Amino acid sequence: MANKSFSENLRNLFGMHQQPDESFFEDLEDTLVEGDLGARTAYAIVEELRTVCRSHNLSGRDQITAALTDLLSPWAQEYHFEIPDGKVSLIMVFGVNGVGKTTTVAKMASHFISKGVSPIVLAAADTFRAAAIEQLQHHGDKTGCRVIAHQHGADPSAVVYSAVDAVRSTGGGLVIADTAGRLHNKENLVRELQKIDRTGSGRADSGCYKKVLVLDATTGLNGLRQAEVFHEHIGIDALVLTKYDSTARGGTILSAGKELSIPVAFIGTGEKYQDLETFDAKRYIREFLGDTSR
Ligand SMILES: Nc1nc2c(ncn2[C@@H]2O[C@H](COP(=O)(O)OP(=O)(O)OP(=O)(O)O)[C@@H](O)[C@H]2O)c(=O)[nH]1
Ligand SMILES: [Mg+2]
Repeated sequence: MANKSFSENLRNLFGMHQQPDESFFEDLEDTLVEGDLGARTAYAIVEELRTVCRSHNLSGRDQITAALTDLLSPWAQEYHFEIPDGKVSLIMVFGVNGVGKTTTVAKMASHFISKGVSPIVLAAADTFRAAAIEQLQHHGDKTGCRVIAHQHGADPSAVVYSAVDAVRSTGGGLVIADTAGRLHNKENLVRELQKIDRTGSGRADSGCYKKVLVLDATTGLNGLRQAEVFHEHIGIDALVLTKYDSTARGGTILSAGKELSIPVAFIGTGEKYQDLETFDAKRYIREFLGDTSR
């Protein structure tokens, strides 16, 4: 898992080696792995950097950082939501247990309220975990959003169906669906999400249904595996990286960008509604490479 020393290590590494030699590249690879970039991605990036440094005769921290920034940039893509007026939009939020899905649903609602989107309806499609419905209802009260909920144990896709209908009857708006993180097993979760997905793609207006995977920065490279599984079985339009206020740098979103070409919509930076930032790729890479002047 990454920690503060990751960016310090990077800074030290650049400081120590004016001329990038073999030991620099080896140390850099190790350090990138510590930043949750993953061994395969770290190896690929260091190989490319080695070639660029040799062919352009680069040296010193600034030149090497600039080259590394150029190499990482294609993997950090921004996703910007567009919620058109008069249409029925749906965002399905999913991810494994405890990553911050429900909090992210509430933060996104608050974000879209500030952008003037109305009405926003929250769909309590986590009917599995005890108290999940009440948790969403609490966020609905706080943010002023209507919550559509059925009973505990009900079919989650039916909840999404009702929520989409509720928005349609008002002439358009946005549904944000909270889903369960853990069922009896992974296959069950995937099957449940696939069913919600079928409802979503059938009921929301064309082009207005988006799927968002939430990844927890503190779970490290595990996040890439989660993205691979969900992308294969459900499909992902955008990522949200939560708990970026921890010491983790969340390099897993760069691996997901490289391996799966998935862009990032938001970064969660705390537990409050306003602790959600639109993903700024340039700033993220700057911070990833050790610039801590946030
Ligand atoms: N520090 C910090 N905490 C967060 C962030 N996002 C969520 N959390 C916290 O993470 C914990 C879990 O959040 P939930 O939103 O309940 O997570 P979930 O994925 O819905 O969990 P399940 O429904 O049980 O799968 C809560 O204590 C949140 O306050 C974040 O960006 N930063
Ligand atoms: Mg939840």
